[in-house]
Amino acid sequence: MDKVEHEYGAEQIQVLEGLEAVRKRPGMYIGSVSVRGLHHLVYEIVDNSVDEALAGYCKNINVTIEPGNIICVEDDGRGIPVAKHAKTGISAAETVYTILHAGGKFGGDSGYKVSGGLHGVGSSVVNALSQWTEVTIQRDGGIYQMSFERGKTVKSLEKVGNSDKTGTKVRFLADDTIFETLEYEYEVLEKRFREMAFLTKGLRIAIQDKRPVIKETEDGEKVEEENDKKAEFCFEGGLNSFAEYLNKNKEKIHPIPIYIEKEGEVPIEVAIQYTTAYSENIYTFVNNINTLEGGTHLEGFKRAVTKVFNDYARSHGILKEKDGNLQGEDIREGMTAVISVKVKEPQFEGQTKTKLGNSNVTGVVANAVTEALSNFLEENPNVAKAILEKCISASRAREAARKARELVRKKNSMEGSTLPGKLADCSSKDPDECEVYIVEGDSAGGSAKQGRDRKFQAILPLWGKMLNVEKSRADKIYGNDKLQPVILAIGAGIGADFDITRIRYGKVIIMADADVDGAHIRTLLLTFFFRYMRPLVENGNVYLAQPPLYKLSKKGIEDIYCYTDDDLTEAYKKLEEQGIQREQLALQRYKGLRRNESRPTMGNNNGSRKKNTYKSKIRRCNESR
Ligand code: 0RA
Repeated sequence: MDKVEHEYGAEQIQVLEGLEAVRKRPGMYIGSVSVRGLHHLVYEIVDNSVDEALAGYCKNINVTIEPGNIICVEDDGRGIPVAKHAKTGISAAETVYTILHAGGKFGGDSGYKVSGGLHGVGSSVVNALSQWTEVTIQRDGGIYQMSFERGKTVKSLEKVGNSDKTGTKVRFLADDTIFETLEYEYEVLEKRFREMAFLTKGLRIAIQDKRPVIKETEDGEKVEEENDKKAEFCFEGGLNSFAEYLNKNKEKIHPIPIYIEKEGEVPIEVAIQYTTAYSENIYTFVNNINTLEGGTHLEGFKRAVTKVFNDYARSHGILKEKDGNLQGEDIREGMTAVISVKVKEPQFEGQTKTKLGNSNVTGVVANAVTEALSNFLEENPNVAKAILEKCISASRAREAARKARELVRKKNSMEGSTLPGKLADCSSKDPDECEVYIVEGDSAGGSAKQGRDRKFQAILPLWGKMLNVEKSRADKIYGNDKLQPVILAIGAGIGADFDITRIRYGKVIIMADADVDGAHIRTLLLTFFFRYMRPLVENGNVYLAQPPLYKLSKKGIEDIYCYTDDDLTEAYKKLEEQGIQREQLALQRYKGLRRNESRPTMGNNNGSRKKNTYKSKIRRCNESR
């Protein structure tokens, strides 16, 4: 076991801290104690198994959400070493789970054991933040088990049986005295594991939700049903499969993604596939972490792509001497790309610590992409031609958009800041207290106007189908008559001109019906805000209003609004306690879908047009998990 001894040596482990520190300041170790931090626990454990896969020893990972929100992660790797640690006298496995090895490196020989950003302290952090943890290891012919409560050992590692298999199984229940909620969201975990499977070619990751679902029968009785949520991911195509998945609903310009791979000090993998869409979709990862804020790897990639396409266009006479260069944004229109790099000591910067800072990575990525992409274009002239045609038309549209923007700018400066005619503005001019409700249709706008507080609530009614900005280029968006009122009402410009300090309302609230048409309008508006007023979304100024499903009323009591069937049952119960019976109450059912109701298909919306109500709940749009 000298290997283990070496790994636990003094040079490797710079700081040893008690797990108490983790329990005192959980946010420092997992970001937050919200539902996001909760999911992070699962990622930490799965990351360890993925590292074992990267080291070449693990092929399968099974993740189960058991009833009661217990998480079980099982892998078929080598198993965490079970031998006794020379200095502490406790097993290596127990050491990994009970001592915070800040700065030390544990794990196999992958060399990139930084995937969770926790430098291999993930297991002990999860243990510290769990009511209980139970670890089962199969290794060296035996089955070994140990268990913990809130980070403290309750059963040291002991052999409980024989086995000729190897692997590690971890089960834990997160600590409800630390986390705001223990309710995992299956979809969030599924998305993450799909991503991890794409990033680790050939690794199989399965997830299953075994928590029973509670369904309500016709007569309001609650019954438990088996959950059928499960998925299994294994992609032999790696990043190419990822790009194809991202493009599955898009029209492709070339059938097979362009694939770039380069080993070395900074291993790089890239997949690129162009579509006829107008947006760019680039996903970047460092050691399997999604770097949402980009960084040096993305810079290197962009630099190389811009240069390679311009050089190719010049040398093949597609751009003439008199023509200007294609801009980066022209070349990235319709591009879907996934970039994955492995960096030994990544520096993460930015607001959410998801921006790669290591400056040497720019050049490494730029060189690898330049070489591989120019070779690809030379060898695939038809693909090169198709992509460049698209780039050139993007460049023309950019010029047209610039002119359209100029026109709008000129018009606005001449007419001053004219407000749209249909806007029922509020009297306050303080954006911090003002809200604008974007409402579908004239009659809805009318009833919203009646219900508002005109001091701080403005109403902007919209008609008919909005423009889908995802399907139009910028030149069609400036000056579009459906979008113009929204742009003018918010008053902060659009696109590159958008200036969040000029917004006229601190809350921009989308209030559409709870039916399919409403859902469509919500999506279209959110897409517009995301593409052309991004800071508004990122800064948390965009809200959705959720209209209630029911109103209970009776003379002499205040109207009660219910947003779900559970709310309604609850309200009936409360009123009964006050001596008011169901029969005495008038129940109004508003337009919208109950949770278990099937949704009508598009174009077959036979829901009657009842008058809507605007005692809505509002909810922020950018709450991330
Ligand atoms: C350290 C050394 C070795 C394996 C592991 C850690 C290991 C850790 C985890 C955590 C979850 N699954 C895991 N699988 C393996 C291998 C030591 C050796 O056999 O030489």
